[in-house]
Amino acid sequence: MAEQKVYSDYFFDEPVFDLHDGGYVPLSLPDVPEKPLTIPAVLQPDRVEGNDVWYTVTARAGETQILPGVKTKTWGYNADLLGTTIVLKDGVHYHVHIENQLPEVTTLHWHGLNVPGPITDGGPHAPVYPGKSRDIDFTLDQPAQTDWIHPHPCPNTARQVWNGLAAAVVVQDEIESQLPFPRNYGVDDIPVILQDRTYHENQLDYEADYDVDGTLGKYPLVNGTINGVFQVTTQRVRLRILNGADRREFRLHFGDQHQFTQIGSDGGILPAPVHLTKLMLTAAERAEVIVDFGEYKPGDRVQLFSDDVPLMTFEIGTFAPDDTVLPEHLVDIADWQPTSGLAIEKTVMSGMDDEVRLDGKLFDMQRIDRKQKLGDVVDWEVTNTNEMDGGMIHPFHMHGCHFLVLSRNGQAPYPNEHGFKDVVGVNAGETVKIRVLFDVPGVFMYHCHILEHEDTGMMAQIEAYDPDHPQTYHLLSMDEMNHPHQA
Ligand SMILES: [Cu+2]
Repeated sequence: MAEQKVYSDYFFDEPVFDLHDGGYVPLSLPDVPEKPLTIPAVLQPDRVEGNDVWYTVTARAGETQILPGVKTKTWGYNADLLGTTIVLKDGVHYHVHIENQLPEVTTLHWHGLNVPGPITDGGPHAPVYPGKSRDIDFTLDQPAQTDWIHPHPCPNTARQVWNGLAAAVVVQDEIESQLPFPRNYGVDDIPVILQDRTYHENQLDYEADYDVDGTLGKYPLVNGTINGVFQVTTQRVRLRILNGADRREFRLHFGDQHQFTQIGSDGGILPAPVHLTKLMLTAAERAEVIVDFGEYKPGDRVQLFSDDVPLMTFEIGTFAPDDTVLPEHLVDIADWQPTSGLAIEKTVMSGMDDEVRLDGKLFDMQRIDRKQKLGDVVDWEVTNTNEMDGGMIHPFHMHGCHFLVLSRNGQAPYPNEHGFKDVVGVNAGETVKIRVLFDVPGVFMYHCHILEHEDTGMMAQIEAYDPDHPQTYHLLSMDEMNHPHQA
């Protein structure tokens, strides 16, 4: 076998890393004892009938022992904090009953699922009022990947995520199931939800910590655990890493620079494994990695860091030797060719603080900013013009589709960007060219995934339409979304 190429940089432009922000809050570790890493339970269906599966997802308040002493008031999906992991299979018809037991309006957005918009997708047009519910259904038609659910009500997404609403979604399919990957959930296949929070006498206080350029927290959490320890009982462990932070970039590496292998990104499995010692994820990006702990001995401890702060510890146990070698080719990536005769779509993310804009505008829930025909393959140029104070990276996210990254300022995409994605971090002064296809209809958001930028209005809407089946959409105003007309 050829010598493996191992990448050992973060790819993104160092001068615009978040740690250069004026308002940067460095991570630090509180002086609290270690505890077992929380592994979210898997959501069990209410009912299964043939190819139909029914789930209930309840957004609710709870209490969580995060720090010693008083419990923290937190929000979660079917859980006190974060939520139960939802496992979905390609081709299955899902019926989801969404309940809102919170004291305010929320929505349930399926980040990464190609489901119709704007209602099923769960953006701001699909409010679930306090004490009320909403039923959606969809047939899943997409490859295996790690997605997530989070709220999306304008302009309160950032605060609701800060309070705890976020859960992993694992999509499975036939192709991925044939690959030699670990997939025993909770044992050798775990979600790693990365976030950061500050506590005030053990409580969250979003307003106190708010930063219009993205709220940062002092302490790192993995799956809602501070100082979490995961017991390694198999040689290879698959981490489904999600940057679930409002704004923070995570620059991941092991304390001893142990090598790991990225096998997936936002939109599914990569065409080929990518070997790394460092991995940076901007807000909402996902990476599936396999870590081979074969060179350690029982009792060894290896820590996952972001910059110079440990996030969690892997404690090595005893395990059977595993000599699995990953194939050099994992999956085929569709060779989309741009539909002829179509102009390049250009979109511009600009500004910082409350000056952030998308295409020079603030979000308007009742304005459709663009249209794209279902099945068309369209190239987009996504530009970040923000070079004020050195600038910042804006993670650009599109609902309702996945895209291929073609180039960055005319150069090749990063080595781990050769699969489908739904978020791409755009450096200051950079134009990222992406190739976009919608295959489900709807009105969908596209926006910066720094949640405070999204809430400020760095967001727009695209209608993916089928000319043979035109649809009209009732687009709520923000006022209507937030204040239901009483019957
Ligand atoms: Cu932004």
